[in-house]
Amino acid sequence: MAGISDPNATSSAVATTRRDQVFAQAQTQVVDFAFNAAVADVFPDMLRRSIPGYETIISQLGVLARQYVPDGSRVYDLGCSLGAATLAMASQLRQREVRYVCVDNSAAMTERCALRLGRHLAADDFELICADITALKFQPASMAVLNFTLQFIAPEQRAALLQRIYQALQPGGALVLSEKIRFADAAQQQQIDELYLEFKRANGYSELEISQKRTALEKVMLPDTLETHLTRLKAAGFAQPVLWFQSFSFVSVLAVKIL
Ligand code: GEK
Repeated sequence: MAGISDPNATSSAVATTRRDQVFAQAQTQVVDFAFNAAVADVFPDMLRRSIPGYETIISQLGVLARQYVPDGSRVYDLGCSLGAATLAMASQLRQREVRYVCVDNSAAMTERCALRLGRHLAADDFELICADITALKFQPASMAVLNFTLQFIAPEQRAALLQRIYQALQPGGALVLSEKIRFADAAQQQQIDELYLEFKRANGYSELEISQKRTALEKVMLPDTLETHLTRLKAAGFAQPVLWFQSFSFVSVLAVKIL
């Protein structure tokens, strides 16, 4: 039995910890963004205030898992950070025996994730791997989640990763791919950028924080257009990827391996 011991695990999946002030002080030279201890310590707050709809996506992952994850199967949480996606899925799959494989290449994240998952899941129900997902040897799985992770993978490695996920999925299995997208049309891009700026301001970020974080992410997070994602998913074998969520430039796509 999937051993989630805490009925409130979905809310703890997105629970806020310390307030994100990583970019609050002026930096003489803004260095590239890294998933280090300073970021990991404030990560739930950072994601909640930076990704419109993050909490909705996380909780709906549980609903998607109910549909695609049968008893006795394996689920991958790729770029798991602190395990929010896994906890949301586990909270909805309490009656099913599921093996969660959570992978992240940041030691700061996996150390904290281990403690968090250990508080909510039985030790036998999950495996936490600190590794690069592009080098992972996949085993058969019913569901894989790339929740805002692919955008940090080198663009030339993205297609091969999706192909390996497709091959690992059992027929009827699903990949959920959430990403920040860019728009091919400059006017649309500008309109969405302005709205996103208001979202960040509304969530308490200062102009300095917004601009320093933007600079830090410039070379690290490389968004594709939605069309590029859909084309790449189809090329990997997913016949009908479907957009199930969008808020400003943040989207989530469901891609099922058709039986
Ligand atoms: C959530 N999914 O809360 N291999 C493994 N992990 C990687 C790699 C890689 N090559 N590159 C980046 N990561 C989470 C949020 S955050 C999204 C995911 C964001 C990891 C990185 O260490 C980080 O923990 C995660 O991918 C991206 O639903 O920060 O916008």
